[in-house]
Amino acid sequence: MNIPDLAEKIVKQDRRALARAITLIESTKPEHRAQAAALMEALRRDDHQAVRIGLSGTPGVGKSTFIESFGMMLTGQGLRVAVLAVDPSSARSGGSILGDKTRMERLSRDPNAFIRPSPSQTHLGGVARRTREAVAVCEAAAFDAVLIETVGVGQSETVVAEMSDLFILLLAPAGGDELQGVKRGIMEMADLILINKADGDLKPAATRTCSDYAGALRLLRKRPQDPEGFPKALMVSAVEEHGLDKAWEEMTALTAWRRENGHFAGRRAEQARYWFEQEVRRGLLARLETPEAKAAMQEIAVKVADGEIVPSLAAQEMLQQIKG
Ligand SMILES: Nc1nc2c(ncn2[C@@H]2O[C@H](COP(=O)(O)OP(=O)(O)OP(=O)(O)O)[C@@H](O)[C@H]2O)c(=O)[nH]1
Ligand SMILES: [Mg+2]
Repeated sequence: MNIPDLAEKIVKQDRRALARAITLIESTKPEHRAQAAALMEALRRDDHQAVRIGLSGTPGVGKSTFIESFGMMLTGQGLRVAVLAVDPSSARSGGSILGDKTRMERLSRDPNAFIRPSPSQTHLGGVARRTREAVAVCEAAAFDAVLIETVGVGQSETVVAEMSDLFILLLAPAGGDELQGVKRGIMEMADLILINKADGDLKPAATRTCSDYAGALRLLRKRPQDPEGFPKALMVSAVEEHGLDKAWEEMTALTAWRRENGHFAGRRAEQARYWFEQEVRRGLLARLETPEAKAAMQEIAVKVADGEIVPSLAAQEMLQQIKG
C-alpha cells in the first residue's frame, strides 16, 4: 500500500480512501500496524480541526436517534459529519452502531456524513486505539464534526472522553426525583448533559430531571476548562428535533471559549501524551504475550514456586528476557 498516496487522497476527501484507511487501522496484522502508524504520521497536520464530540448514555436513552437528528441538522448547515463508535461489546447483537447504520437511515445516505461502526474486538484497549486513529483520519479528511458514540459500560466513557474535545452525557427523563444513579465520575467528565425525550407525556419528567441535574452540576467542583455557566444541562427531543440547535450553540460557544483560553489545545496536548503512554504500556504488555515470553514466564514461575529463586530476582530475570 502506498501510504503517501493514500494520505493525499484522504486529505482530498476521497471517501474510498477514507474507508480503506480505516480498514487498515482496524487490522491487527503487524505489517498493517506499521503502515497505519506511518499513515497517522503522514496525516498529522494542524490546518484543520474537527470538533470531536463524545456522546455517552445508557442503552435506549436515544443516542442513535439523537446522532441521526443532530447529524442531519449539522449537514443541513453545510457541515460534514463523521460518526464513530467505541463499543467493546459490539459482538453482541443489537445496541451496536452496526445495527444502527440501518436505523440512521437518513444520515447514512447523506453525502456529507460518514458512519463507521465500532471495530469488532472484545478488548476495549484495541477498540480505543482504532477509534482514536479513525477520529484523526476523519479530521484529516476535513470533517467538521466527529461524533463518537459509546454505550456507558465499564471504562468506555473514560476512553471516549480521552479522545473528545467535548463530552456529552445523554439521559432520559427519570420517573421519580432521584438522580439516575449516574456515577459521579461520569458527571464530572461531562461538558453538557442532555435530557433527551423531552416531548409528549415525558416533558414534565424531563423538566424535573433537567433541573435536578442542573443543580447537581452546580455542586461539582469548578473546572478550569469551563467558562461561567458550564457544564450545563439542557432538554432535547431527538425524535421531535427540539433543542438540537440550542445544544449545538452551547457546544460552539464552549469550544470557542476554550480555544481563546488555550484549553482546547491544552486538552489535545494532554490527550496526545495520554495515548502515547497508553501505547507504550500496551506494547510492553504485548511482549509478555509472545509464545517465547509465555514459556519463559512459565519456566521461571516453576522455579519460584519451588523456592529455587526469590520472586523479585526472578522478575528481574524475566524482564531482562523481554527487553527486546
Ligand atoms: N419520545 C422519544 N423517544 C425517543 C427519543 N429519542 C429516542 N427515542 C426512542 O427511544 C428508543 C431507543 O432509541 P435509540 O436511539 O435506539 O437509543 P440508543 O441510546 O441508541 O440505544 P442503544 O443503541 O441500544 O444503546 C427508540 O424507541 C426511540 O424511538 C425522543 O427524543 N423522544
Ligand atoms: Mg444506539
